[in-house]
Amino acid sequence: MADTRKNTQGSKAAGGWEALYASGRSLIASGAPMSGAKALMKANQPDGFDCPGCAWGDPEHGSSFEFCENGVKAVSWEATERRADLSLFARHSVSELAAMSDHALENFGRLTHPLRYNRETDHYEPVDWEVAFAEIGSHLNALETPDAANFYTSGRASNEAAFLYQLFARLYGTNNMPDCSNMCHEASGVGLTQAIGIGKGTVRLEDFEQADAIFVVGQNPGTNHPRMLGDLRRAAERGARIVALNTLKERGLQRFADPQRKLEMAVGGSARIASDYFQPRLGGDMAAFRGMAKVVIAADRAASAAGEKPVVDVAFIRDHCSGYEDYIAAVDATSWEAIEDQSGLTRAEIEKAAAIYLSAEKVICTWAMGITQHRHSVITIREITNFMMLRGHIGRPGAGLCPVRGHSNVQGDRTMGINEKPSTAFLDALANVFGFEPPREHGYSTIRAIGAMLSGEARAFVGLGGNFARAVPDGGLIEAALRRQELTVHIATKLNASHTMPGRHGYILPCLGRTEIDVNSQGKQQLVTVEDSMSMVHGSAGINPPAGTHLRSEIAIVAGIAAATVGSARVDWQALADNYDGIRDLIEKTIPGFDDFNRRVRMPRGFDLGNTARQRVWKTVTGRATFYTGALPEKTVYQEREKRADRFVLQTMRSHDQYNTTVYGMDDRYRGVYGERQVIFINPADITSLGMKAHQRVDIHGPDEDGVNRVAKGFKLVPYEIPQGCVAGYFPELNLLVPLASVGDLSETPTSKSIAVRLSAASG
Ligand SMILES: Nc1nc2c(c(=O)[nH]1)N[C@H]1C(S)=C(S)[C@@H](COP(=O)(O)OP(=O)(O)OC[C@H]3O[C@@H](n4cnc5c(=O)[nH]c(N)nc54)[C@H](O)[C@@H]3O)O[C@H]1N2
Ligand SMILES: Nc1nc2c(c(=O)[nH]1)N[C@H]1C(S)=C(S)[C@@H](COP(=O)(O)OP(=O)(O)OC[C@H]3O[C@@H](n4cnc5c(=O)[nH]c(N)nc54)[C@H](O)[C@@H]3O)O[C@H]1N2
Ligand SMILES: [Mo]
Repeated sequence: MADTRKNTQGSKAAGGWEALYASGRSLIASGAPMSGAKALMKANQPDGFDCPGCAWGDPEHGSSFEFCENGVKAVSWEATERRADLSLFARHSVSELAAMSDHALENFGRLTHPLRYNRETDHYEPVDWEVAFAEIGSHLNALETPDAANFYTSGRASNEAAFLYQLFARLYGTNNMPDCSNMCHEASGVGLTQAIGIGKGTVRLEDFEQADAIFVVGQNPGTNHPRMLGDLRRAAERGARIVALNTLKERGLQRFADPQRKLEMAVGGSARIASDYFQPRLGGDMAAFRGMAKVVIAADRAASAAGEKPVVDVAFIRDHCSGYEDYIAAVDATSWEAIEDQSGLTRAEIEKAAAIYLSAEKVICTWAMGITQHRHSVITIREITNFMMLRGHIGRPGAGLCPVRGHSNVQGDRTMGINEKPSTAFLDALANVFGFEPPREHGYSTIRAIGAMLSGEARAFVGLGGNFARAVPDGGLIEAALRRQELTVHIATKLNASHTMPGRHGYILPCLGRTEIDVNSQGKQQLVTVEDSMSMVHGSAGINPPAGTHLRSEIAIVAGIAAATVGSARVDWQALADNYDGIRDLIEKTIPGFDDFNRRVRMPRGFDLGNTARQRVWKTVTGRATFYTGALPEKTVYQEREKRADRFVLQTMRSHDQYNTTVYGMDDRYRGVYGERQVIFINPADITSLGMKAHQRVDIHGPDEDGVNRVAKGFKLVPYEIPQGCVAGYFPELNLLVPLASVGDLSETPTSKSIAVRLSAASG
């Protein structure tokens, strides 16, 4: 039947019946049995598992399952009854699998057997676990240097798996631990560490119950953090102002019907979320925040001239901050003209947003990829922090900084030492506890790992989850690089494109998912732990039977590889894999904040890891919270682009029906797109200037100054509320347009949200 819904901007509220309906459909389409539904009741419950959907915090007093469409999809994706079993790999050569879409690959279902690539037959074939471990160990040990290996991590790994994995890599001899964080919130970690001495957010979930104003910047929670919408909505109902800064008009941020509230859904109502919505140009947020700071400082001067109470938090600035005077000078030196030009917002709009800030006692600012995936992300985060420090919004109830993490345990993985640039203190602790000298030289970040793979310096790739080949920029280059590896190992739940690019020796090792029961040799169920965006550490125990009898936990797999590679003299890997309490004891000895770990993690809702900045303790170079005192970027990509009708800046983002490289379906309901992903969102006036028509197909040409021809062909123009000169489309399809060399200053994060592109009528 033809789909009669139009590809135009959606107008109804996000959430609500539509979300429930979509979730039901998603359960059925994923082939999830009733255990999928049962599993949902245990998501984010004290005795259940941590929802793999996102890293939003769990409510302290939550008594019933927090409904979330995103979570339903993530859980049912894992609980599918479909199997990528041995018959699949007998039927299809790797070349055949490589020609299939990611959607098709994941749709084969859960991996069931450890597999080894056979070059002669071009098939993956079954291999015994112990044989696989021994061979992987000998391939790793045959490398000339440990620094020729990369150990990649995706942010779903539990704390225990992550801790063992980094311990193994360092005992083996390298800090090459690229991870998805390098492509995600790296700029937040770098910027916040410089400014406040800790690379994490300072708020707790309860703070959302008290805030008077919440700025949601460069983030689309309706799709990517739906549980956050509930907290925003409750805040809005109390009268808190929700201010959205987003290049696109995101429906989830405009209106939202909460599926937890049956009555409202029955009457078809919906609450307005964002009281004010501002649409800066791509990369224009630093200018917007500096503009707001200008307003605050002007108000403070006016107050002082009138002999009134200061507007800035004088005591906070005096007792806790450094660089204030220089910051004021930098703000004064920034003209309104420069601010308007870079942000794309008018002075009046910025004054309006600043007025909300000024009227609020307690302010929270949240952000995600719309802030972190630009060239100037680190200084933008510094400026956001500056702005919040002006009125002392760090380290008091109801206020604070909140980078909202992506993967459900990406923050915990960093805490556990998944970091290519580990701190000296962390390495010293490893040395003390385990009695060895860990490598001190920094390792490869994701971008550098790719560089080393391309140059031939890196010869082995081990992936703890993730879909490296699809998630990284310049997707076209990575395939050959992976195939040239001496060794590729993927620890995974489902088949994806990266697995179809095996090196000379290639392995796929199937693991248990987070929703599944993990028992040890005595038949006792094991518990793992995770850390959410608010630094809360809690336990997670699956409830579904494992998807297959041959599956092992990530921990057991890491332990198996480690024992075969570095031996068990310093670490009894087998014993740890059989009792995760033992791993937690080691974490407690190595990493601050985990005292009494095994007891505390068994308390309902877990425990707070604490946050120095929240306590107004500043572990920065100056020992104080430090203002960034530099100028705005000279030019953003938007400002650099030639002012011609066919030149744009492109951001690559998520649809409502995907989880990163996992594409659940072809709809993007809240944006009114159905049945396809080859679309590009564009301002109607730009369509006219191009001399084109809505829904016409175009080719998107990426940067080519380096001689690489980057073209994405046949994308449909979708008219949308987006500033002129800015366009948007979906990752991972558009990753081929993001040049590997185009990364954020200081963060090395791919600039996935500001790519200079040219549009032409579709060829052919
Ligand atoms: N369902 C679902 N949930 C997810 C994920 C998923 O794929 N699917 N992924 C998880 C992961 S790993 C992450 S990191 C998070 C990602 O969560 P988000 O950061 O919300 O993800 P994106 O889809 O990249 O959306 C970026 C948002 O920023 C806006 N934006 C882009 N550029 C700019 C800019 O320059 N300025 C401003 N002000 N806004 C801008 C875009 O319009 C868009 O609304 O979600 C996590 N949760
Ligand atoms: N152009 C562009 N590129 C981007 C982004 C963007 O916005 N634009 N976003 C970036 C961001 S924020 C991120 S975080 C990265 C994501 O990069 P990755 O983390 O590498 O990618 P995912 O798609 O999350 O990984 C999906 C795969 O993980 C495996 N998996 C799922 N669950 C489990 C599990 O429990 N255990 C194990 N071992 N494996 C599992 C499955 O095999 C699945 O195919 O992509 C980045 N790339
Ligand atoms: Mo992410």
